[in-house]
Amino acid sequence: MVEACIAMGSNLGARRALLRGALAEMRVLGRLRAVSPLYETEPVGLREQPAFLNAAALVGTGLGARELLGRLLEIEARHGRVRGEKDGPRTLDLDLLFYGGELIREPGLEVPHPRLHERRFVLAPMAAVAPGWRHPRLGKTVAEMLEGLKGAAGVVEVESAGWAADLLNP
Ligand code: PH2
Ligand code: MG
Ligand code: MG
Repeated sequence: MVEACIAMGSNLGARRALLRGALAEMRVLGRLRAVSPLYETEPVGLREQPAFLNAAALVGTGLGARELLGRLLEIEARHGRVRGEKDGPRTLDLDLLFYGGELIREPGLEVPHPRLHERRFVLAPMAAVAPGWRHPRLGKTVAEMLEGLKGAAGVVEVESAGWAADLLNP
C-alpha cells in the first residue's frame, strides 16, 4: 500500500455534493484514510470565475501512480468535468499531489504536483491530512511549505472535517 494525497476542487454546480460524490467513488481506489476540512477559496490564475470549494484526501492504495491518476480522471468525467480553458471553472478537479515519497516526471504524470508548494488552496487542506509529509525535491514538510507562503490568504475553512467523516473507510 502506498499513501497518496489527492487535491479536490469544484467551482461549478452543487460544489459540496460533487466533492462528496467524488469521495464516495475514491473509496474503491483503496482505503480512504482521511479527509480535510472544506475550504472556500478565491480563484487563482483566472480570477473572473466563481469561488472554489477545496479539500484534500489521503488514500492508501495498491494501484500504481499512473493507474491511480487514470481512475481519478474517470471520476472527474463522471462528475460532469468538461475540459475547457486552462485554470477555468470546473465541476470537479482531482489532482494527484503525492504518491508516497516518489518523484515522477513523465509526460502526463508529474508527482509531486508541480505547483503544490505555491498554492495555499492546496497546502491548507493538505496540512490537515498530511502535515509531516516531506517534499522529495524541496526537502520541506507540508507544514513548512505552508508557513513559507506569503500574501493574502483567500482561503477560509467553511466546514470541519466532519463534512465527509461518514465516507472514511474504517
Ligand atoms: N484550481 C485551478 C486554478 N485555480 N483556484 C482555487 N482557488 N482553487 C482551485 O482548485 C483552483 C484554482 C486549476 O486546477
Ligand atoms: Mg488543479
Ligand atoms: Mg486537474
